[in-house]
Formats: sequence, C-alpha cells, structure tokens
Amino acid sequence: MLQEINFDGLIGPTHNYAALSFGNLASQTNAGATSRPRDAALQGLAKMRFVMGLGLPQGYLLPLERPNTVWLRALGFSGSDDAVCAAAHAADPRLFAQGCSASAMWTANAATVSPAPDTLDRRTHISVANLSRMVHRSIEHGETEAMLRRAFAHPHFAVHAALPASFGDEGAANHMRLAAEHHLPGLEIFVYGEEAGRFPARQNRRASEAIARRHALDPARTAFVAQSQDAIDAGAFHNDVVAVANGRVLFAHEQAFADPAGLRGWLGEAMADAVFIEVPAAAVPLEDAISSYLFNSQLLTLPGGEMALILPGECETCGSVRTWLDTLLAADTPIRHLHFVNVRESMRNGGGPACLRLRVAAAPHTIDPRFLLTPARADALEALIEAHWPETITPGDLGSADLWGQARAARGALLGLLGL
Ligand code: SUG
Repeated sequence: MLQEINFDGLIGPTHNYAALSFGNLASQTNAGATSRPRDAALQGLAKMRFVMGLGLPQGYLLPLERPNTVWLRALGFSGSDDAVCAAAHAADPRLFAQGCSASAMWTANAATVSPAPDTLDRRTHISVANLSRMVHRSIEHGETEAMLRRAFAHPHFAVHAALPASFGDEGAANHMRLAAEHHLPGLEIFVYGEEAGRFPARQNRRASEAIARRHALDPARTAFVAQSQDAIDAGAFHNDVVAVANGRVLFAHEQAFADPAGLRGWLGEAMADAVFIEVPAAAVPLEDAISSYLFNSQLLTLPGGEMALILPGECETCGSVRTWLDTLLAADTPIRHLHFVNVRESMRNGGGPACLRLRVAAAPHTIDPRFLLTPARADALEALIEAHWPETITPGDLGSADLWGQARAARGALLGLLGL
C-alpha cells in the first residue's frame, strides 16, 4: 500500500549565508551572518525524528559534494581539489560561494513527484528539477538525479532528468496534490510565476506543462495556476511559501494565487469535498505570512486520520499568525494539531519545514533502505554530525582549506556510514 514518505534533506557541512538568492528575503537579509552547520543539521534531524515519532515513515536525501570542484574545473580552474578551490576563491569569491552552497538541503526543490495512482502507466514519476534560475541551485540536478535513481531504482518508479534550462523548474515547491487518501487518484496543481515583477519568477508555466506531459497526467485532473504578482513581489519566491496541500485540504493565503476564485471553482468541480482554507490578509498580512513561513508548514495526515501542521517556531512569536492559528484550531476543519519545530538555521536562508522535505507516496519496501530513517540510524547520524560538521562558518571561512577538508571528510564519513 502506498504511504506518504517525507524525504528530508540532511543539511550539509558547508551550510552558510552567502545571499545567493535574489528575491528570497531571508537569504538577502542574512548576508554575511555566521552560520552554524552542526546546529542546522541537528535541527533538521530532530524534525525528522519528530515526524517519525508521529508514526509516519521518514526518509532523507544526502548533501551534495561541496565545494563543487567538478563544476569549478568545468569553469577552468585546475590542479588538486585544494588548488582548484584556492584559485576559484581568489579569482571570484561569489562564484566560489555558489559552488559551496548546501542548498540541496531544500529537497522540496529536488524534483516533482506524481504518485502512481495519478499517472497513465501507474508508475510513480519523478522529474528532477533544473533550478536554472539561480546559479548555485542550477548545479544541483546532476548529483540529485544520480541519488534519486539510486533511492528509487525499483521499476515502480520512473525518474526523469531535469528539463532543459530554458524553462525554470523548481520542483515540488510549486506543485500541490490533493487526494482523498494518498493511495487514491488525486488532483495535481502546478503553480507558476510570470516574469513581471521586481523579483525573478522561478517556475515557468512551460516547465510545469512539460512535467505534466512527461508524467502522463490526466488533463481533467491537472491544473496550471498562476502565482499572484503580489506574493512574488512580497518575497514568495516559491508557491510553498504561501500555500500547502494535503489530503482534501488546500491551505493558502488569500493573496497566493492570481485567480483564487477560478481555482476554487475548478477544485469544487474536480473534488466535491475539497476543503479550501483561505487565510485572509486582514487576519495575516502577506508580510507576516512570509516572515513567519506559516504556509511552509508540513501538513500531515496522522495514522489516525486527523491532520497536523508542523510549523516553524517563528509562527509562535508572530502575533497575527498565533492568533489566527487559535482560530483555525477552534474551527471545524481536518487540521486538529499544531506542532512547532526549530529549523532556525534553515529559515535564515528562506527554508522552512516544508522546504526541507520531498513527499513521495510509495510503498516503503520499493525504496532503497539506505535512504529510510530508523531510530538507530538517527542516533548514528547524530553522532556523525556531532563529530564532523563544523560548528560555525563565517564568510571568511569559505576560503579556508581547513573547511574544504572538513567538508570532504564529513561527506566521506556519511557515505561510509550509509554504505553508499
Ligand atoms: O532557493 N535559499 C533557497 C531556499 C529554498 C526554499 N525552498 C522552498 N521554498 N521550497 C532558495 O532560495 C539561499 C542560499 C544562500 O543565500 O546562501 C538559498 O538558496
């Protein structure tokens, strides 16, 4: 039986604040701050443990090789790994920072997943995202594809390479699925942005259409919906900053979509018992939604059938959000539980609980067990992170050979632990 499995990104040892994402306000605001990679990775792991503790299966994906010397070599730097890094850092510190980013932690951007019940051939289709709109993210897809082909090697899955870079695709962050239950046929909603405002739109409509074609989705159960320009201009660089769906529930900000009435109408026809929880701007202004990341929560169906929101801790301290959440719990909706988690290190780069996970509806036995979390493996990963992840990284540290060596050793130890 298909179950929803969240695959979180293990946060890599080079996690740092280099302000690489224009249009992502948290990334820009924290430019040059000192990061805490060890804390970041432990916070991410604690979230995974928490979800596993709710009785749900939990998986993870690995950090990519950073600094990315393969990419730097392709850009003309040569010699040993350290010589490549030293030359790149000296010649172009920003380019080098792009090659060091631990951004693959946000696995909601790794791929778009259409579970088997939605596809014509009844296989689960996974399209790796090209992330072509941001340099540091455009260099993820090759390694990500290799990892996904490994984790999802079972013939039940069809893994597709990234789309051509001409059309920006940011994966599941701009894709929502509604289904009465995870193993039943669902509706798939692709959300795209127009290139019209002060910040770049990252998801092109043509990319979404190509993915729906490749995944052989039923056109009657598929929608393409524009993000509102207000949302993008306010810093919602991905749809999952202003909306999240699970089961029969779509939980979104009033200003998330260009045409919310059109979406509501389509949803009502396609799924009679869909629940559209729309948060009015009068209750939670868009700015508060974006700074607290209210909608970047994980909306999960618990084993007993009730739903829980796994929210960033920042939602507890934002007045309008806290008040609205009390209203939500008092209302008659499937969302019955709220849990706040600390993912502060990731939040400071614009990544909340939902950014850190890729949802795959699949039977756990079809997945390579080296990518599934157990309590024992969580203990082992925790010890490994404590031993190998740097405590802090300042902007100056990116140029240090000690850091490069530490990152290499950390990844080596991780691959060794998992037998990969
Ligand atoms: O692509 N931040 C990521 C955050 C991704 C969040 N994902 C979702 N919303 N699903 C991004 O903008 C910042 C890295 C830096 O500035 O150092 C960064 O890449």
